[in-house]
Amino acid sequence: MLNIVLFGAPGAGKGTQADKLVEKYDLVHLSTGDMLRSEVARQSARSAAIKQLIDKGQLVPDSMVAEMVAEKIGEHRHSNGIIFDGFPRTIPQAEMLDAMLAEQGLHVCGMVALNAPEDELVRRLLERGKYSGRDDDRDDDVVRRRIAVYHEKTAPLMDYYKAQAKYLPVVGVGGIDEIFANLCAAIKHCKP
Ligand code: B4P
Repeated sequence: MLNIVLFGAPGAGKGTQADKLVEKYDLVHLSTGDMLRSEVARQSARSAAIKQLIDKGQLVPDSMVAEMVAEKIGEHRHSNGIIFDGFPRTIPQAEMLDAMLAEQGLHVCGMVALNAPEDELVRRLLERGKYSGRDDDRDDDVVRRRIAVYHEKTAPLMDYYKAQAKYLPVVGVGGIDEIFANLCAAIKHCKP
């Protein structure tokens, strides 16, 4: 299985590029952001707590996210592979992912990391906020808090994957097709 961690700050283009990668490599798209937003829409017991965290630009607890991811990995155990979009976002999540995959005899084949400057991230997210209906994309302070949380809790994952020789940086600025071509070139270095 080709299991790829698609990494980047909020607004780096993960969701955009994940759709194209899914099509090209026939992979399953596992987006924890999408999964959490559907949980909120279902109005389950924990919806209000999840929505409050997302709207403030904070991360949802690791245990809650890990549970959803484990279920989805199990369902797609026999697929061509999985794109992990927005997961892992903390070191404990990365450790949980390694353990969940190992239980099934699987592993992360590579982390492709989209890099874009902060001003561009803020611009893209606020632009999307005009039509996405996402409260976390509308407010400049919330968008900047999401980026600050990324630097504090998520960016250390680059070192985590570098230590495993799985870190594959990609320029995340430019045309969507151009960035996609760079991602595909990086994926050639993944180890299935
Ligand atoms: P996510 O849904 O993962 O949101 P995101 O980081 O904003 O990324 P997204 O994929 O949506 O945006 P993209 O960069 O593609 O998370 C939302 C929230 O859920 C988090 O803040 C957190 O609270 C919670 N959460 C999710 N996962 C979690 C986890 N594992 N643990 C804990 N909490 C978790 O695109 C942004 C915009 O840029 C788009 O409008 C796109 O059209 C545009 N764009 C893309 N590429 C472009 C390009 N090349 N040029 C110009 N614009 C471009």
